[in-house]
Amino acid sequence: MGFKFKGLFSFLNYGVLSAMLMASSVGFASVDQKDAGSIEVNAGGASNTQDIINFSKVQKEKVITLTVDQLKVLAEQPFSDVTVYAMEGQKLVPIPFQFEEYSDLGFLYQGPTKGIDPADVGVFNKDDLLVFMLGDSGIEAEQAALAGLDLISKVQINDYDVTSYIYLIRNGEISDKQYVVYDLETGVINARSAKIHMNPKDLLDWGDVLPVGYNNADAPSILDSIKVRIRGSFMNIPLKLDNDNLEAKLKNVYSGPVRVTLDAEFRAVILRIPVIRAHAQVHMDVHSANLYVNMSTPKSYSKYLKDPYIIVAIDGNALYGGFVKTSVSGDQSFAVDGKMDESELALSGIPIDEDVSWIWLSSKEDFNIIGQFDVLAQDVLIDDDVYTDVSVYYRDDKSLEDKPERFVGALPSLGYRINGMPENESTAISYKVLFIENMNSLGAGEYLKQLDSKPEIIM
Ligand SMILES: [Ca+2]
Ligand SMILES: [Ca+2]
Ligand SMILES: [Ca+2]
Repeated sequence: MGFKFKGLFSFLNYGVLSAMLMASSVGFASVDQKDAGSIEVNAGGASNTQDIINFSKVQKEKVITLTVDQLKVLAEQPFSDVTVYAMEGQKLVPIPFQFEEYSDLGFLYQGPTKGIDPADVGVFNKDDLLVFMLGDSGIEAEQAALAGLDLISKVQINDYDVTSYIYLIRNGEISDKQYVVYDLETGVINARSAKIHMNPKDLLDWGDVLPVGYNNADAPSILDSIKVRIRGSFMNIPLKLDNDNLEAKLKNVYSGPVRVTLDAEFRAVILRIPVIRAHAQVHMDVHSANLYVNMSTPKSYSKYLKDPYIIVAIDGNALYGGFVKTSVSGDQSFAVDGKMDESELALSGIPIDEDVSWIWLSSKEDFNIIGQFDVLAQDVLIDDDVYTDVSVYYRDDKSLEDKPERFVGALPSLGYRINGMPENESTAISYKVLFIENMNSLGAGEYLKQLDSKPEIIM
């Protein structure tokens, strides 16, 4: 058995979901690994000129998010009335989708929520999103396929040279397919490209990342750990905060069939004072984890904070033979061999800006981790001139010991260094990590360009 999502993005509070999991762990543990990509239509049946949609590799992984401006027909409609269909074979069938609602600060919420006008909850308006996979959309439906369905609207999607369609149907069926599954007891996330082990009690504590496509069941984890380090001084006392003394408590899990959001509260406590507080959410889809953090230091403490910086990095596990590329270094690639050469030393400290945002780590088996820092997320600030200065962090050093970690060595460690915190201000950080099998010749820059481009929507 599987969970049925009632169209509405299903909110499950931690306790409730734990109880449900115990009752139904079998259903929740499985992930549908179906390739959501090319939709094939029986030859000879359809009269459409194009009866198979040839989605590219990137398009198969692409999550589409549509706003009320793009779907005016759904404005102020209750989510519970709306379902989404697409052509599969000769028939229109329900596809996985979810509605998501966001606060003014960019955080996903569900149900009646403090600070949110109750009239906005559960109806499509403001910053709400309709979310589905591009790969689930299909060819244009014949009139016959619509028989018996209460059509709200057809939606045409033009993504690069590919045109596809979804159909908004009133009170139709709900698909029971799920692309991402998070197990609250074990902290294991099953996505299409990788299985990720996360400590269910601590959002910053990541363990094994195992590519799903590896044939060798004993293949070692790609990841050693996620490193978070805060340095500087507070009241003239040197700051040395890391994963062990930072709290990232999981508060809620917002579970949907296309992506799952983990909602956490983060505190850095020094001398029993919570000097830095943050609200963090991680949105997990088929191939990526998108971390969104809003961080602040209470006014009364920020004046005692001197030269603070934060390092957030992926610590690879013995990825000898792999390479690193970044958007700042063009075609130059850096060999993962456990030592820093001169060009690698020069890589650290290069500032990140709008145009310079990705870092790419590729294993010799062509499993890829791409980090993407979204500087523009900081626009949520009241004063958008206040940007936090962010630079590349990179270490390829087999003997570097940097606890807490599972294995000695930065092989390699790759991420970002956030320098300083705006005084008396909160700062928003958006950081995405993608897990991609078989990048082949595409490259991170082209992959992200295709992934992040917004398709044209025609109603
Ligand atoms: Ca709403
Ligand atoms: Ca090296
Ligand atoms: Ca390590």
